[in-house]
Amino acid sequence: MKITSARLIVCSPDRNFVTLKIETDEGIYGLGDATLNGRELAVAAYLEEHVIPCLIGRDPFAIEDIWQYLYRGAYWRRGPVTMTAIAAVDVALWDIKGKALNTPVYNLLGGKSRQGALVYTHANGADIPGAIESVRKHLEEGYLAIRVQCGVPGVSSSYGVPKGDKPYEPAERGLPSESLWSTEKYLNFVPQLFQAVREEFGEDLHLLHDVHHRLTPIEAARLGKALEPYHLFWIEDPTPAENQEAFRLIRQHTVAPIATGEVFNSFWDAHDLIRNQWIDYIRMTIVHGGGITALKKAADFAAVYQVKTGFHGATDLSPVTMAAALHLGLAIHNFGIQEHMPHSALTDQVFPHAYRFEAGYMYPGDAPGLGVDIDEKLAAEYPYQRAYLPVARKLDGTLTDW
Ligand code: KDG
Ligand code: MG
Repeated sequence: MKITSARLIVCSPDRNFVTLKIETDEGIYGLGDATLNGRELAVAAYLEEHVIPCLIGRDPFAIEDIWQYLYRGAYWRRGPVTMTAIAAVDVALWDIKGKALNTPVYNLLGGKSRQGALVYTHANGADIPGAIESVRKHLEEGYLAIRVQCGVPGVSSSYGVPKGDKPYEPAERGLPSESLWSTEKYLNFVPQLFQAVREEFGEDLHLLHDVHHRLTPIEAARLGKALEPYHLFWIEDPTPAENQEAFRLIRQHTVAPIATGEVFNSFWDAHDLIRNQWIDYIRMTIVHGGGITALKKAADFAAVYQVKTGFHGATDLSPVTMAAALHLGLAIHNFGIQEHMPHSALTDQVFPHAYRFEAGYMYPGDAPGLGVDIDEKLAAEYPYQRAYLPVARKLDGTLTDW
């Protein structure tokens, strides 16, 4: 089998997605997600100008070799644009191999270690009663694990809180909006939020919380200690992780489980965190971390240190990435949990898929390959629109981590 063509489909059904379609001389094609929120066209250009020309004529079954060719062969390694482009190719090739061998991708990765992938979804409210109502709604939908985010009194817009009655969506069309941040108000408030949620729903529900990189290590340690009575499933991204050593300090002060890695694009971003057991869950995502090939290796390394996975699964990762995460999550032994922020109905229409949610778990389905397609005609009706993530400033105007 040979790769005969590869092309990009850039569309915006409610939000932007970049999809790579690789076609072969046997009529089988594969899909890969190449979406990098707010920097979509940089990856599209990287693929179009520098990667696609090198793919034509290659054997699509040579997944490892093609991965190494794009990684080592570029000389310039790593970085979100490069690794997203490599991931798109990698995932499309796994899709092709599964279809060619008439088997779901999880079978190519070692077969099922479990029947379904435990998922968590997002509850958010402008205030504590709103957050509690949102948790209740998701419990009624069948979720067993829920991330809770809430507006902080005195802070005009907090991470994870929707504007108006639309579901929370991180990217916004147009230029970046600015939001305000106060660490002190946040640290004083979050324990009250989780106390109220536990009082309302009891001890059994899995609760998660995303700090979104906004604290220093010692502030994160304080938060971890304050939240211990509410035994969260994890505290996510408590501090930026460029300096992996920063997590040592958090670890010294709290037994709160820690998850990080959604912005990582290389295994090396996580190497010290894992081997020192400074984290409990690695959140690298297939689309930004170099694909199934790279994430399988990262997960296997993490398994040695009893670190589990918690792959990123926000709406800016397309249904192709969700499917890939579910296939990998079903196969690896150290799967922890999968994030599930459901896509809009329109996005689901553009990307018909075999995966489904039922009673707290997601199932990738048994279609050959990844079980996701793209309706190109419908996609063409929703062209790309420039969109950005917001930026955050402290109350005195200093730019801070969003
Ligand atoms: O593109 C950025 C989003 O994916 C991110 O803000 C969502 O933090 C996030 C999460 O945990 O889903
Ligand atoms: Mg996050």
